[in-house]
Amino acid sequence: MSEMVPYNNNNNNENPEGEKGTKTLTRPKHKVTRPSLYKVILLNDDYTPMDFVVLVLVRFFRKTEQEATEIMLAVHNQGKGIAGVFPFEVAETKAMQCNQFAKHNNFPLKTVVEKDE
Ligand code: TYC
Repeated sequence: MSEMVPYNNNNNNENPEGEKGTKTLTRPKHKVTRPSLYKVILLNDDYTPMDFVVLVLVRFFRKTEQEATEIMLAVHNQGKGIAGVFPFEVAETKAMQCNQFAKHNNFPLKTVVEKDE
């Protein structure tokens, strides 16, 4: 919300003549908040080729080959890892695109979306 209200207490026309030399400043009535963020989590499995996981990270998460390789290896060794952090709809879209792309190529690679606390 960005309805503007006066900074001072002089908003009720107490002085319709107007006090010369005074100004009514305004500020937003509500705190401006940022959208919550969501992690796209990449899950390990035993069958998806490492190269394919790297390709997914480069294609859908705009990682460099080197970043993608590091993330892929971390997921391979630790079971899961963060592919990226986004507003809800972007996270959902990217997760869906990855899962569809993997399915289309007959690999069990899966991503899930989790709220970033
Ligand atoms: N564990 C897979 C392998 O050994 C590689 C892999 C890494 C798969 C990360 C999924 O999210 C993943 N081929």
